[in-house]
Amino acid sequence: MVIARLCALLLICVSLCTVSAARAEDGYRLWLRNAPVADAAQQRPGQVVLVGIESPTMILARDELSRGLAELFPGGATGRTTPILLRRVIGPQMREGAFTIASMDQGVAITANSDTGLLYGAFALLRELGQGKALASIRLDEAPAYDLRMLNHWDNPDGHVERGYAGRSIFDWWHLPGHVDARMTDYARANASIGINGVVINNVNARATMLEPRYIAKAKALADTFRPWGIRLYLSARFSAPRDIGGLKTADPLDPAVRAWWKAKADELYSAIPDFGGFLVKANSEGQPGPQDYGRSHANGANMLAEAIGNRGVVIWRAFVYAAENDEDRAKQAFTEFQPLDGKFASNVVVQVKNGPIDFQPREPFHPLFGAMPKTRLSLELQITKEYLGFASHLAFLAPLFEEVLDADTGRSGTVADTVSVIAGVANTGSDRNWTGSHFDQANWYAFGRLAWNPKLPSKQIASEWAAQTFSRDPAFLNAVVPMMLASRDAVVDYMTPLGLAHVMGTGHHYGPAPWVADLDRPEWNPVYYHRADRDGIGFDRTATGSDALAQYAPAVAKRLLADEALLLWFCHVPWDHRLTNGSTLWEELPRRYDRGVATVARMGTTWAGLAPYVDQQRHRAVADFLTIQADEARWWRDASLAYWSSVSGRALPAGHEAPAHPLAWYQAQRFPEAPGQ
Ligand code: GCV
Repeated sequence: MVIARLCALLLICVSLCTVSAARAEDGYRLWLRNAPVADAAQQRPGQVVLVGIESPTMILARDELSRGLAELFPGGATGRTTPILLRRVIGPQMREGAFTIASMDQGVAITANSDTGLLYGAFALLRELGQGKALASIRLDEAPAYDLRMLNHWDNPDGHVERGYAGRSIFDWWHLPGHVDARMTDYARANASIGINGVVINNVNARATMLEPRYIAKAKALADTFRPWGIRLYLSARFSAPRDIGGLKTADPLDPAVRAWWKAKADELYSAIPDFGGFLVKANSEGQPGPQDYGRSHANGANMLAEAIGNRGVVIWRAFVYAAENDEDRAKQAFTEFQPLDGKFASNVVVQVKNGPIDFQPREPFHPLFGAMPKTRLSLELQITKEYLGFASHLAFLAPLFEEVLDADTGRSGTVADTVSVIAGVANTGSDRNWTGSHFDQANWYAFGRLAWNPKLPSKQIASEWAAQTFSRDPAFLNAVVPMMLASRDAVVDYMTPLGLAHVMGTGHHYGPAPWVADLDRPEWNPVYYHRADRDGIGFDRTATGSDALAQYAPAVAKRLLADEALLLWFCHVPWDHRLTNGSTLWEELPRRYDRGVATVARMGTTWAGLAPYVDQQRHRAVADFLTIQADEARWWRDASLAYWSSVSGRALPAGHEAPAHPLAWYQAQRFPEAPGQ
């Protein structure tokens, strides 16, 4: 009887342990797992001591560090230990958030002249230790490259996330402000750990409702939660709000009553949220209202809001505009519209430009507005959520894509990174337990934050930091997983949009291949608009003989872009027999690129299978499943695309390439009304 009871007890214990172990490795803890450091010989950190007047942020920094160190060094601070000092000093003018970490006589000191600097320093120390570095060797002297490093959520008040692949909105709009979910603190903490200091909580396709008192109360509850983590809250504002909810007959930005309405609205927001960051606006774009509805310019609209906000915050005005009525090449329209407005925006307006001139494709040239608006503050908008790169199910590490655009030489005033003063990323978070819909998509959130902090960080370092903290710091694991991550974005380019192809995804949801679509209302919504393939050739002529979009770049850059075969079909319409620098014809090279993408994904699957010993079963399995989905879908992309190019060119596939699994009509008949994120 006693033995039976003991056995039962043991069973309960075992199952409880299993459950908690499983919970611990479900991805919720992101890169903040602080897995124990094995090296017992390491100099152990001791007590964390705060030097300076305590503030909520400093207390968070101390607690974060104390907890993190206890997790990293679970044996406790016995024997000879090194105290960690968090020192808030009045010092030379440094950018808000800057910090140093250095060994001193009294211990290891994290020094900053702002509270957020100490918080970032605390996370940085944990990050270094989390990679297995020895405490005594850690010396850092860091300052963020940009004042504003922000996430843009495309979350709607009904909980749906536009282009969201990780479940519903993480903001529990319905229960706010009465209940602020504990997850909001975890979310703010994760952002702070990588230096993100601003969040726009609602979709740029905004509802005016978000500006009503009911929603301002919800926003206030979130802002109060985010504040100690150094994060300011922003709202997307619907330009027609004075009409929609203000009872006015117009939203004309030059109308005094409209201006007064926005001023009163801004005052109302600031009295609820004293550090309110400002507005993000999508105007006269994809059906959104804007100043052009009243014959006014984007500058008129932005400046009117900027006046209402005053020196309390900023207005971030998006340059993502194109119009069906405009038959100018879509890739040119934003430049045509915005470049002449350089110098006309108020000083607290930031113009936000997507990384490329079309729309977050797997590969695009950088947007020509970078470097071309020297008198305007610009923000670089990156997309962390993978609308066009296989949703959450495809493993595509985006740091190389981000790095490519940040490092691009504008030929005018340095690199893209040099020309911007804000970095924004369209968030990939959602209600899924692992936050981002897949474990590896956490790496894209992480990479975004790290690059917004320091745009010069190499992708390889970011991948290694993230993988070490998220899975295992074992060199054998890192030596396999880092190259796999670094190759993954190019694999997507190869099997979806090789050689400069773009926007050939399924209608609306952008899931899967659909290069054949030609019947949508707006010409530029049709994939055929972008690839222009026919019997003779393929590609969009953006040289002087075509739309001349190339002329929007500095001449030396235009020359370089034209010579870049990775962008061949973006800039040129060429015959199928066009000779590439490797001697092959385009028609020979295309299937090779698709095959290369498919093969890379297959290799990723094999690599990952071999990494089972380093990763807990639950996460290993989830990643393996998704890699299988990706392998199938890569093959589908390849087959459908080649079947279509073959049919328009009238050419059989070159020898040595497997025929598509199905006839073209089969691919064309596929429908996915339930695809997420629409
Ligand atoms: C928020 C693309 C996306 C839209 C998105 C838009 C934008 O067109 O498909 O979902 O809308 O970009 O960035 O405004």
